[in-house]
Amino acid sequence: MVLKLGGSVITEKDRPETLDGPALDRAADALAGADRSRDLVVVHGGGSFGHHRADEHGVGVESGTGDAAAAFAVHGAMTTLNRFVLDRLHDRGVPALPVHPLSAAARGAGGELTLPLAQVATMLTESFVPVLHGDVVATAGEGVTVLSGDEIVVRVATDLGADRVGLCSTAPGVLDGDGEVVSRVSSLDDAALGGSDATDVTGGMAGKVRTLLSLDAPAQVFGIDGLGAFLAGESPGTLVD
Ligand code: IP8
Repeated sequence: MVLKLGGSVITEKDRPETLDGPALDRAADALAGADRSRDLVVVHGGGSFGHHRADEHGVGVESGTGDAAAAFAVHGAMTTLNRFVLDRLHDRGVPALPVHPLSAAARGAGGELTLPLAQVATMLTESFVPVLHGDVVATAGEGVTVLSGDEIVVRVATDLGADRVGLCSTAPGVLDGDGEVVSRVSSLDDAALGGSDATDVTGGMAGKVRTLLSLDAPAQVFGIDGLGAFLAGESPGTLVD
């Protein structure tokens, strides 16, 4: 299974490079309690680490930078966050290993992503828990661009044939126009996806739902309260299939 830990779950989104320590502890506790006989790949987002630096240097998914120092600043913020995640997992005996996409991935001029995953597959057969993260990635004609954790989740789930995908977000699931969690979404029309006062959040969630609908594996969107249940094979939050 593939689990995305949203960057805004494990960091304080409004304060540059600030961890949400209690939230990360809760996530690490849940991962430590997970059934270790099942394959698990973790991907985390950027939160106030990657996004802050990417904004500062004007690097996005489509527009890149040829400035190595800027690229390294964004990548460095992400590896710092990745180290925090790894440390908390190791504190609890989770056999986690880091996988940094910048060192392996590339994007072509048409946007197509190459992301070799043999190391991730072998880590799984050796009972490790690979922990990837959103990153910058060398991109033909752009220098480096941002590679989001969501795109990594899709690629890992597809190429490694994941049986389930989980997205741990700041919301308890996909919300309807009244702010209630929708139990199942099978098309973008199923979810009213919020009101006009929450355009960013809704836009973000709509994009995630669209991405998850394209997966073969069933996906679950839930908040941190649902993480333990998801790892135990239950279906917290919203099922997207
Ligand atoms: O939070 C973004 O990953 P995301 C990574 O999953 C960077 O979109 C470098 C901003």
